[in-house]
Amino acid sequence: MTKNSRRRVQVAIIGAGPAGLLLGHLLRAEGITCIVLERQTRCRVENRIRAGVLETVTTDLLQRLGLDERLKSEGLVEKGFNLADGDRLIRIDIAALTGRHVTVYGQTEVTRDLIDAAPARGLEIVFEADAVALHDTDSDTPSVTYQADGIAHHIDADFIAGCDGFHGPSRQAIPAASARQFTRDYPFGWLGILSDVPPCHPELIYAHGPAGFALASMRSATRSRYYIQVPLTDRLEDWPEDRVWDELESRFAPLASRPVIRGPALEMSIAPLRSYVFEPMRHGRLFLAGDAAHIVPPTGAKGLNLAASDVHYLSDALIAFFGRGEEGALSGYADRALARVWKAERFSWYLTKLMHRFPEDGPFEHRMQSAELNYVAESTAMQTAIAENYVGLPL
Ligand code: RFL
Ligand code: PHB
Repeated sequence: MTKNSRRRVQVAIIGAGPAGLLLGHLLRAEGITCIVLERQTRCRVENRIRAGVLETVTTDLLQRLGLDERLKSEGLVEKGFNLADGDRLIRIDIAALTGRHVTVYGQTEVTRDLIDAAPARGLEIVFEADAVALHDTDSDTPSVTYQADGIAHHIDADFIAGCDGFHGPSRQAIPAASARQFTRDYPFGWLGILSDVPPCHPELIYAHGPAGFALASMRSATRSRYYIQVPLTDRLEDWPEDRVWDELESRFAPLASRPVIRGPALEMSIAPLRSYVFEPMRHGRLFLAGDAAHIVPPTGAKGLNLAASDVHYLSDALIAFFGRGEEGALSGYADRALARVWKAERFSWYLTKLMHRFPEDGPFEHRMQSAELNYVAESTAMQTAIAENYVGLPL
């Protein structure tokens, strides 16, 4: 490294996932200077297959930014979803029970829309930023250093937003002694497959059965996304595509309105399931948002939506600080965000417990799961509780 560069922004954002990109756009819309530093290439960020279900919290933010054109034309409005117990389908009519809906629109598309709009809105994103490091986060003069294009960069900032996911450097920059961590690792993972075949059902089906959990989801009328619960010891080599389709067919043929159509996998992956919360979500002038501060198992479709609600609170607080000199919102950020995070953690944990086969469970626990699913099937109160959590609790 021979060259150096030094500059100043109001907010240095680490990570160009949904949290960092949304935050960057919300701050730029108010004229706040910021920069987004991302370790990966643009291509990798845009093609990571992850979430698919957006709450109105998330779609409202995209609308507020005027970045919802494609979402409105391509997103699938889902007025209900299904829990299945063996061969029985229990429809949760979220529109009738809550007056709201969710939208199926892939995280890949959200990310692309936010990245595409960045140059015109003056949001600078540095991809392939190496060795990002945070400094003096508990002082009034925090900074971030990184390397890119053979240059050592130094960014002075008023605040740093750690939006760098579960494995990023931001949370690790906070001394363990000033934090509490809460973790639950589940003894299984989800094997996901994406394929250009029409979905087997117009609405999502979360299926519980003796062989474990499976989910029929989608990205569009012609693209399906399925998941199967697998032991943590399973590798992708254990699951040739035919085995995946055989399993999906046996699980969903009795439930779905159309046959499970097979097609080549565009992507297959195995993700472990985890619940995790890091408290507080602030250390001095460093604020954490999204997966950097918390993880939910994907069963409730909450991860990306929590990233969006964190960023809603954080952008509000930063805008109040820079616009009106208010400190109060910044000191309230962690508590506001965590209150919603813990409710989503509870729901994701609950739905995970209800719908999966846990290796340690015996006949009693299996009867408890059946009893609970019977109760859900028969009780509008239970369905309403599930629907209002699924559609997203108020901000
Ligand atoms: P991200 O998306 O992980 O982005 C973090 C970014 O930080 C970058 N980074 C660094 N940058 C610079 N320097 C470093 N040293 C860095 N280290 C990391 C990373 O490259 C990355 O670009 O976190 P963010 O923004 O908080 O967003 C969170 C969501 O991505 C995540 O919660 C969801 O994908 C979770 N999730 C779902 N959420 C939903 O709301 N609905 C769903 O339907 C849903 N389905 C899912 C999911 C996650 C899944 N997996 C793979 C875990 C389904 C699956 C299978
Ligand atoms: C997805 O389509 O990837 C998806 C949908 C619902 C979930 C998790 C993942 O709960």
